[in-house]
Amino acid sequence: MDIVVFGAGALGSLVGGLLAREHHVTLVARDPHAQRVAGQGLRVTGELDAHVRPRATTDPTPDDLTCDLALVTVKAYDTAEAARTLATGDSDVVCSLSNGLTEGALVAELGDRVLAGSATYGAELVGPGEVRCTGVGRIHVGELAGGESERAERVAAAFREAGLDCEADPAMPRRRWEKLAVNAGINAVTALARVENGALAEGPGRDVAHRAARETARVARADGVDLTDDAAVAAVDTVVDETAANRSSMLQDVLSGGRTEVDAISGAVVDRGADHGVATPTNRTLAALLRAWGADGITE
Ligand code: KPL
Repeated sequence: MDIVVFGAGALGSLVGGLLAREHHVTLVARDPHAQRVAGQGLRVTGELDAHVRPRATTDPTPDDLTCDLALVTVKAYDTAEAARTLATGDSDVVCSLSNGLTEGALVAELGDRVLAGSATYGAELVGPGEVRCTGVGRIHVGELAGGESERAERVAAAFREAGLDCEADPAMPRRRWEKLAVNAGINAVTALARVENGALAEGPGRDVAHRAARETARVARADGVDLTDDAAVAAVDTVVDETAANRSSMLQDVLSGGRTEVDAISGAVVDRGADHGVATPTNRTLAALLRAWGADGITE
């Protein structure tokens, strides 16, 4: 399969690197990472091990973007811009693995080419040309509105051929909200406490993460998605366990002084909750703290 990974930061480099074991992959990344990958290849270290030679570019042409599958792994706040660039190429299918419920921005530019996706692999960019796998999670792909899908089955099979744990999921709306619950719990709490995901296996952080996940499930149900409190909490616990050594992407953003995805995660739960009249005090507090003391709140 001819695959473009648009936004090859930590997760995109990990998934793209693993896919490159079997498929023709182009990473759209930033320098100096792109330059190093183009020159010396990409090393996957940590819980998985590979050295692959995908193509890498900082500035894709419409030809680069013409492919069987475009995987979107940009930060949630960059989705609209990514969608506009991807629209200059001609990908058969576009699938987002970004955090947050970002598919709307992709559909606006790319229409029914868009599939929903969800990934719980832990990944950290160690430096240019090297990504560390800090937790073997899983990937789900499927139709935005749910239902059986031949093209999602095809994408999942291509991922599995490359050794990734991936399934087509006919209940993608639920899966997307479950992932939002995981991010609302794990990312927000680990970023504020500055701890690895495994620290949420016990103690007060676990309780706060569970509260944030339960609130997210309540908002999901008000939005018409059948996600129980117990399922949301169980999903948090599974990801904590599978990615114990991982520093969540939001913690990585805080530590590097980058912008966080607070608006697309805790902020999105609060906003959707407000639309439905569902109170979200835990997510509201986490969002306020992240905005005050996360990377976004730190000024020079
Ligand atoms: O999505 C994640 C993230 O870090 O953004 C996981 C790996 C699921 C939790 O850390």
